[in-house]
Amino acid sequence: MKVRLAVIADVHANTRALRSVLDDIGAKGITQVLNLGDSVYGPFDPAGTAVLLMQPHIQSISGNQDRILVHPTDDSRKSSTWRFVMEKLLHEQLQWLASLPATRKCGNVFAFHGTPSSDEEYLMEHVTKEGVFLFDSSSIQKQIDGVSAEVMVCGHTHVARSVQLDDGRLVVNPGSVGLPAYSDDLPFPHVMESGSPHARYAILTHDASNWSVENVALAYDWESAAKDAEANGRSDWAEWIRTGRSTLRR
Ligand SMILES: [Mn+2]
Repeated sequence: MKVRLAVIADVHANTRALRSVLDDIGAKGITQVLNLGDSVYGPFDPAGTAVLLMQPHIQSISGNQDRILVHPTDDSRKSSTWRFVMEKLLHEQLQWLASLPATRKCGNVFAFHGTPSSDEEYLMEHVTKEGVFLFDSSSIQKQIDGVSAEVMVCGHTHVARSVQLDDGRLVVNPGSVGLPAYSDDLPFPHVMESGSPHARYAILTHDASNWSVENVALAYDWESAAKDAEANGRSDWAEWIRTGRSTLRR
């Protein structure tokens, strides 16, 4: 039987980008959507994004930045963006976030946010002092030891890629719907960049014995999204949204 599903990740409350992506998925006649988390954390429209993602044909898992809304740390509470998101989310939307699993199996597809055991670690990208590199197959395989699925889908790093492991399994990151670049300080200061402002997602198709991946990069009104970020105090997010690039903070 032919399987076709859309995989979205890292929406980060960017309702404008999400609406474009969901419209595109609908126009292609795809009725199953898998959402890999980091759904509502961002200086845009957390409640509007939650409304769209809570539709019954979308199956979601939790990301690290969904988790800190449900189980905040002292550090997360200090962030103005965390407080902004908490003010916007309705009680039922927080309850929905709290109900999301960390991993999910859909047929032969296994979904998680970072790695199967962590929503914060990168599965495929190795962050070093010198830059970010693709891990070799055996390093990735160690992280997914014991997962029996033909395809694994993950988000978190916002970089779209498909990696075929030496054991034949396929790992797919669909890229980010709502935030095409960012910088982070840990484990070393680094930037993750898609290189363009487009909203990204992927379509997985299983036909006969093979899986195919279609990577989609959609134009949407990113200028308005960037202005939203600026209005909500995040000029750094606005730069990432407009360009798909990030300046390294040191
Ligand atoms: Mn994440």
